[in-house]
Amino acid sequence: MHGTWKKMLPPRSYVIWTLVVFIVFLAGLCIQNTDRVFQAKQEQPIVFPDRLVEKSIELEHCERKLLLNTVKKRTMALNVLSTWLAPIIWDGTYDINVLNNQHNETRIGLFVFAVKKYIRFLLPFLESAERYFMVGHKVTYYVFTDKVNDVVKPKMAEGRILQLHDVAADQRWQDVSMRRMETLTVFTKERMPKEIDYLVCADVDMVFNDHVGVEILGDLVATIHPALFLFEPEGFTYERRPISAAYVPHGQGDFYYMAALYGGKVDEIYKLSMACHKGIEEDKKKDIEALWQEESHLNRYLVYNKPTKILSPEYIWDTDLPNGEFIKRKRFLAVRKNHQEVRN
Ligand code: 4GW
Ligand code: MN
Repeated sequence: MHGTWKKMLPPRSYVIWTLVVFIVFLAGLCIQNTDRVFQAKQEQPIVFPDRLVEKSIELEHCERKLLLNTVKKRTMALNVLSTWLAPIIWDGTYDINVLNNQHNETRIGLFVFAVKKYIRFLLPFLESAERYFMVGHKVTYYVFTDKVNDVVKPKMAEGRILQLHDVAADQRWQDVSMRRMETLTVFTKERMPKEIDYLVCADVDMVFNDHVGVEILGDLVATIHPALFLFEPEGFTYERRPISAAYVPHGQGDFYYMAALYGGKVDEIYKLSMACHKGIEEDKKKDIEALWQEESHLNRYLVYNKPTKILSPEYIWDTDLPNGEFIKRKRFLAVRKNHQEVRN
């Protein structure tokens, strides 16, 4: 019987060919199957409701990276993150729909002084705020003026409140400006904690010109000065006399911030205003005044208490400034004023 069964088998080449055909058939099945798997995956409705927003944010980050390589000056302020991981808010770096949902119930205060001749700036300020500032959110305006009865109220949307508060009219404009810190120490301690979650402090000689929304809210928020955003720290206009409480030594400080817009949680602004007010009082006792009054004290505070969020110069702009090509949206604009005319 030996060798007989071998004869009954098909020739070896035939076996090999059958195997090859079978393997090819299996492979084909597999490919078809994976195809089906992928198809099935694609058919699943993967919902990316804000796909476009995501993509445009991604693109914005890429463009910003490219831009950084082309600038010959200090680019720190053009980044979207500080060295201590505080976001720097530029157009296209946030999804406003997500943030608006997060801040559904948030109550926001806007603190502003309009004393003496600066009352003329109040109505345009408030009207533009109605148009662009925290639209759709709960807003309380805290207006401080020496002429409560002269205030013309703007037409206001639902959920928005105007509070008028009487404040002394200091003779020197420097004192008017600095009194804001003292007033903040009182209101952020007593009244505001019951009424609001975040406070935004602003100059009144400004108008909102584009969206300023909840993307600016954070524990402690400051705005990069639009005239100095490409400067080296040596060029920052900090108070450099060690005798002043606003003193910032050379080699320290990250950005020079402008006092025309800053904010934060109410308790953070309490701490900030206490420190600045104390510094102003200490200087007064020594018969000195910091170079840029409360702005100098604010800057000193922020060197040692880093802001948790930083606003790019989109959030304070002046049409006369150079380097405007970096500023896609001019959201909060300085009003051109005749300095002679508004002098008290
Ligand atoms: C010069 O004569 C003056 S008056 C400089 C400031 C003055 C002033 C300022 C005033 O008479 N009444 C007043 O309410 N303020 C408040 O301080 C107002 O909120 C103003 O926006 C803020 C800071 O003053 P400013 O806007 O004139 O400061 P800069 O020139 O830095 O924007
Ligand atoms: Mn101003």
